[in-house]
Amino acid sequence: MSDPSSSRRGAFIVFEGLDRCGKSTQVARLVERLKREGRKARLQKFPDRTTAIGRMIDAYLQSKAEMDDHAIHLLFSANRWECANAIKRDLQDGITVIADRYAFSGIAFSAAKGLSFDFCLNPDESLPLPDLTLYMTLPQQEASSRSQFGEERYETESMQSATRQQFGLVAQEVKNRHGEQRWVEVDARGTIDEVEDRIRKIVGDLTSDGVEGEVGKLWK
Ligand code: DGP
Repeated sequence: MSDPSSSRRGAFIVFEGLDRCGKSTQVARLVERLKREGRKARLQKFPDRTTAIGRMIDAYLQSKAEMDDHAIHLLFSANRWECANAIKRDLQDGITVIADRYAFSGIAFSAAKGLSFDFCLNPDESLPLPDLTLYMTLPQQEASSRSQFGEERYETESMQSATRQQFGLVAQEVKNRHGEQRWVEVDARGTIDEVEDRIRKIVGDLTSDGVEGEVGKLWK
């Protein structure tokens, strides 16, 4: 008899949040834990600063280059598109893909600068749809007091506060278009272990059982 689990694909899980909320630490921990448990998993960082487009984004974020707000928005999106096929292929191969940021940061950060919500959303339409997005929340005072806050372009309190508001709208958009269950808030206060524990409980079945059916299309 064939194994029913073999038809299941890997889960696509995205972590989002404001700067210094502890996202990257938790993403790394989750990928390491899954691998320790013998599961196939990989990390996908956005922006992926290793590609040619990613290097332009990196220069912009470090304020070594200036760019029109629309142009940099489209580069961030292009950076996701250049990784999209690899993500789909890995999911079909049964690999759990954990993304550190995705299109939701794209909308929240660019809309916070004053670009229209629709302009920010459209270039990412049809990208692979995450099965679950974990939005990590931390009071701004705590994030600002963490080491390295303020090093990059968007790490100011006014920008983070505007972005937080936009993330609220993004959450609503995801829930309306794709269902409430795809967007879950995680309290990022407490120790790294405490936050990891919260995340472990939320992702449980997705990472252990995989997902049935095709990968969806974002905003469709
Ligand atoms: P990180 O490498 O996670 O620290 O992210 C770099 C910064 O870029 C962070 O301030 C969030 C911002 N960012 C990430 N993705 C996008 C995007 O698609 N559009 C815009 N405008 N900003 C983004």
